[in-house]
Amino acid sequence: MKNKPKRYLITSALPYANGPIHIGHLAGVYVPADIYARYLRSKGEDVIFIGGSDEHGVPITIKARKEGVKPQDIVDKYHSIIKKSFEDFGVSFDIYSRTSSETHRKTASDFFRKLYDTGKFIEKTSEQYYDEEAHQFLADRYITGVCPHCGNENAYGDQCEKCGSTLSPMELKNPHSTISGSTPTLRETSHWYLPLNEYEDFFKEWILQNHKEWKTNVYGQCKSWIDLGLQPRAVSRDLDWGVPVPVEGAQGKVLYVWFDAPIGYISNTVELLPEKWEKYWKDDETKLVHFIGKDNIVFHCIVFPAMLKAHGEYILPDNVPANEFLNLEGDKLSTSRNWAVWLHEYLEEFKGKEDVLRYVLCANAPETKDNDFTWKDFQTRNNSELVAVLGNFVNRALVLTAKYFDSKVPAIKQTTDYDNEVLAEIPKIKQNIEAAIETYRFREALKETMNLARLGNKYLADTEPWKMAKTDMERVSTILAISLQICANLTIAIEPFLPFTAQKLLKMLNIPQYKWNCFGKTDLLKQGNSLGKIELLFEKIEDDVIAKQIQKLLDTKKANELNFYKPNELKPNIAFDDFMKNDIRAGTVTDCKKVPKSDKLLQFTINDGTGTRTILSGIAQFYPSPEKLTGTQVCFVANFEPRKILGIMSEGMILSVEDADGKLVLIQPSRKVQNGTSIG
Ligand code: B3M
Ligand code: ZN
Repeated sequence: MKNKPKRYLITSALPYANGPIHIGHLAGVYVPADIYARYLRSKGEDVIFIGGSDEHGVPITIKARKEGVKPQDIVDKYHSIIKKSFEDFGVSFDIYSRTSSETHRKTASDFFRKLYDTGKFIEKTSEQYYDEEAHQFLADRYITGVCPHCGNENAYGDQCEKCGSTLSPMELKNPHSTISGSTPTLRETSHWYLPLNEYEDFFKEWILQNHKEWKTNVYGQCKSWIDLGLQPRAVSRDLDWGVPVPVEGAQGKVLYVWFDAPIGYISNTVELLPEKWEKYWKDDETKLVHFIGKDNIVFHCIVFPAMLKAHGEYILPDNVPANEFLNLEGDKLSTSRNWAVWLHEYLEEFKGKEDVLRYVLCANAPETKDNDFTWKDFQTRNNSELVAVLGNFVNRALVLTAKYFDSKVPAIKQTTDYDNEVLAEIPKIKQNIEAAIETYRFREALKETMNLARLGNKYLADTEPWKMAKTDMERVSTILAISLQICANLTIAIEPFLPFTAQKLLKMLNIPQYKWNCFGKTDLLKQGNSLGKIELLFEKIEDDVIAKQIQKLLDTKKANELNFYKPNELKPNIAFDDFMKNDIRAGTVTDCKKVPKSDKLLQFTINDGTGTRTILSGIAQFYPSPEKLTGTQVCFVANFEPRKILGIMSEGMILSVEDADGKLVLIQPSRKVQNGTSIG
């Protein structure tokens, strides 16, 4: 934007209401968007921050079918769970609504209708799979069949999860409907398409020429899409869950979820400001910024802008600062494998530490590349940054003031050159934070914010006021007054990042929340004012707390390994020699007990014919009295590479099999054999 915007419209991706949200969502989208919104509000800008649940789309209908409930039940449940998580973590939406609302249905229908009436769509007929028994067309996800690339029998119509290929339903061999199990037939159906190809020149100019400042990951993705050539995109689907296509004769058709979801940003603004919403969406002096994850780039940089452009009355986004992905302990976050730290579960363990998570996720945000969340890093950042730097500085300033000045703000008497140097740093830090936030570099902004606390810490360490308490109270007064003013500046600086901590600190300093333009002042606390009760801003997180979280993940991993091979999926043939590489043996259990602090693991001691060995096995929930296994025989892979789990070296793998209820049953010789006998 060339001129200073008059107002800001901030949106953050509408999460699908088919599951709770995890740290990846927070790190990638909502923490940065919230920091940006809070910062702008503090600057006194006119800003609205729009959120909401995306409640349409096939995954929601699939989940509903699986659970035997209606799609509306699924979205009702997860909408409230998600909304609560955002509230808990201080994500300061001005509205958090949903795309199943009546306002949304109307807004999305009107939008579609305008494009339809002005001839912006093309209508095309194509053949699609139809389930004759269920009497419905099948969305890609409702069709399974054999993957043409790897032979996986359970590939979906849009993707094979085994080899990762993107597929179209027509490519599947032996297709089946997941609804009735029958073989689908091909039927003609017609849909409306947005001819993105007609917008190519517009995108070349708007993005490739005029938005070179966009983040490299975002610009790069857009460029490769545009370079490949844009294709018409269907904006309707044959489905019974979604916004009905508002055209006569379109029974059984709904708007494609990626057509209606971004309109959700508009409808939620309508709901928030029924009289004034158009100012935010249709006036060139509004700056529109979409916060999203990298998998949504094409929809926010190409598809939605093409819709807005086709409509003609709307502004386009000024920026789309998409983030990369956050991994967890080195592995991709995954809902189906439960590889995640869910926000509601985090709160079970770390209530009151919402800001700690916000801090760690921002300090480690996947801004330029995928990044890793580890519990160790979480602990280190808490203990050596939040506790040791920010918490420690504030605590020392307040405790010393309590001790020497009865918790009354002392006066800045005479300042030294060093004092002046320190004070001069404050506006510089302010500028650095501003420059970083305004270019969407939130990690950098947080680092600068912490530099203010570092400055205070160093100032106290250098000046050592406690050493002058008997000799030079004037000096002590100045040093502590300056330190307290730094604390007061910190309340402004940290508020966008750590809103709960800012509130705590304001209470301790007994001052109101000052706006951003007060940042840099050294009279935020009035001399003689009483300070509030001193509390710790942060507390140390001990090793055992972290070990428990790591254990939880190890248990998940173990469970995933055990569940990895699904029935019906035959693995490719192997040669005899390959089979013979397995050294499977029988042995007698001489001891068996639960591994402390683990719900899933049993520790076996096995007589393997030559001695004893320890093997851990993830079957504890199925053998509640493990001691009873002592004396029985089990089968184990003797040359399975030893590995340490929870500090215990496991030397092998015990064989078990899953029964129909998913319970694991040990494989045991039907009569006693000699310990160490090979199986094969
Ligand atoms: N619900 C996809 C996602 O949650 C989608 C975003 C919509 S934003 C308009 O990743
Ligand atoms: Zn495949």
